[in-house]
Amino acid sequence: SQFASRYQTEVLIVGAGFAGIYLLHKLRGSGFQCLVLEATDSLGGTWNCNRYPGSRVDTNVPLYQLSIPEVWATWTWTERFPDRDELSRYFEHVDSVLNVKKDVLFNSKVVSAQYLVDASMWTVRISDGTSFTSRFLLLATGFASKPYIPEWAASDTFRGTTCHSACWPSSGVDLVGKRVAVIGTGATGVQMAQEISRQASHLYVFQRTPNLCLPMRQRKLDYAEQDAARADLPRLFKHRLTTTAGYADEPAKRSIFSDSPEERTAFFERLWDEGGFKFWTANYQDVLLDEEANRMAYDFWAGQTRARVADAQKRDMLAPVDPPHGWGCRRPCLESDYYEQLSKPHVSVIDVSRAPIVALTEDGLRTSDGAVYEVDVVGLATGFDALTGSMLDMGLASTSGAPLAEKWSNGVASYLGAALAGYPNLFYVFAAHGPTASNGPSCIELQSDWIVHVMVKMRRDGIESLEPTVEAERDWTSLLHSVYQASLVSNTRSWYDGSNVPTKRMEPLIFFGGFPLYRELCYNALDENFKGFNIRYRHDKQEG
Ligand code: NA7
Repeated sequence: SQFASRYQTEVLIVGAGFAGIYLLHKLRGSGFQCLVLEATDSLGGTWNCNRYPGSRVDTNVPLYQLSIPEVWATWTWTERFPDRDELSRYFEHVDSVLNVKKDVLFNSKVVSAQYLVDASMWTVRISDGTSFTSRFLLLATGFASKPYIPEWAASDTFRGTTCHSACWPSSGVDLVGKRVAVIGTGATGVQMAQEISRQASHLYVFQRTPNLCLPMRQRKLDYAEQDAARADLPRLFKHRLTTTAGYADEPAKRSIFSDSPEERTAFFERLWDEGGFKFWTANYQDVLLDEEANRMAYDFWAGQTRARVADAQKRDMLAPVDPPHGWGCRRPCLESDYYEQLSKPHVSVIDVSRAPIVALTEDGLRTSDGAVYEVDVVGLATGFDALTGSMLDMGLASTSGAPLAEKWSNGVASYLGAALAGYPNLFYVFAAHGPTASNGPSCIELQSDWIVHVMVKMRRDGIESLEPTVEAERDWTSLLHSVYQASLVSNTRSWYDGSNVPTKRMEPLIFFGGFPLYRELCYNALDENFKGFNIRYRHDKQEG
């Protein structure tokens, strides 16, 4: 409204999860004045929103956390794979150490943002009408913050409770003794089903594609163990940025075919026993490049998994003899006793690959073959409009006023998965076109450190604004596409390519060239006086 107050700051950061907090901390350290706008009422981003039963990170600590010394030196984890509540406490700890909240405006969802060239300012509005101006706009909105809800689920005739995983009420949903449906078996659906099976009188798991889950091997961590390892953390945090995807491991530097069958089995077993993502991140180098190598990894996975499901019908649904898609070409997830829980008689696994769910009725769900499932609660673990959804959902407009959706109508374009032609002084992390299929905190720090370097150099060189050229975007986008095509990942449909949302264009949305190449390209652009960017110097502006 015309009465709304206006605030001015040097940098506006959107989102107060790992990315927003890290950017705030680094920019404060470099003398920038920042304000963070956060749509919800708490810190933590994805860990604030994802309150569904069983919500837990599946990258282990100490790998999964911020590298900020004041924070890790004073924090102790209780489990190797912390749950959502522990991660929430971690964010409170981050705040107590860094005093984050004093620079965060909560309940402030951005609804419009445009760069005004004449004023060299971003003008940003939030849902209550308040306007802000800033020199820089940094998006730290996460890759999975806009839920995807199938059309049929929007019906309001259902008499029971229906919730998407990312909108689960903080007061919880009473599931004890209830008939519950979980829709989807991505990382979220697996965690939900594993947990809800312990409470529900009957659980129906609606599976379209089986998840090729890996054993988590959860364990408790104690203070003494972590304290002893603390001195090594700076090395670990540095190391994770040099690996392909920000984990501690790299694929083994040998071909699967150079080992004998016995050696291969021994190697697979070792990775399997270590648990977590090892079987994915530390496997033979050709598993994601060569179909035969990939099949060997799948066969080992299926052998281990099928042995855990006694019921023949469920066994073929959960871990089929033939792979539903390339092994590791979708992000696997971690489980503790998913297969044992789903084997129980009060759990039904419904294959909806051929007969999809078509309606949410008064009493439950109906599939296209006419079958009806009466339930009290429907948990939607149907995923997200990932990577692009949150960027498109905040009213971003180019300097000429065109919405971002227009720019991307023939395909997503970006420069380095961090900047956009038509959007001067805007940078973003951990979303479209970034090396986002990776350990979140690692990717966020890699990209944010570069952005901070860019902003410091701009200040030093008297640069008013930077905006990528259309040619630089074209080159980056075509490199991203060709790297993607070289991987077996390109043969598999998932949120990596937008195909999980029916209305979305199918195209590679992630840079699969690995952190080292990504870093090299980013720092080359920086070192070569902002190669790929149009530069507007402050004196240009003064001279008109
Ligand atoms: P995902 O990985 O996108 O999983 C969504 C799941 O929901 C997936 O199994 C889908 O089946 C399924 N789905 C989607 N729509 C339907 C309908 N209409 N009917 C039945 N099943 C459906 O999202 P998550 O939340 O699990 O995980 C997202 C990321 O967050 C994860 O990778 C981690 O990084 C954290 P499909 O497989 O497409 O056949």
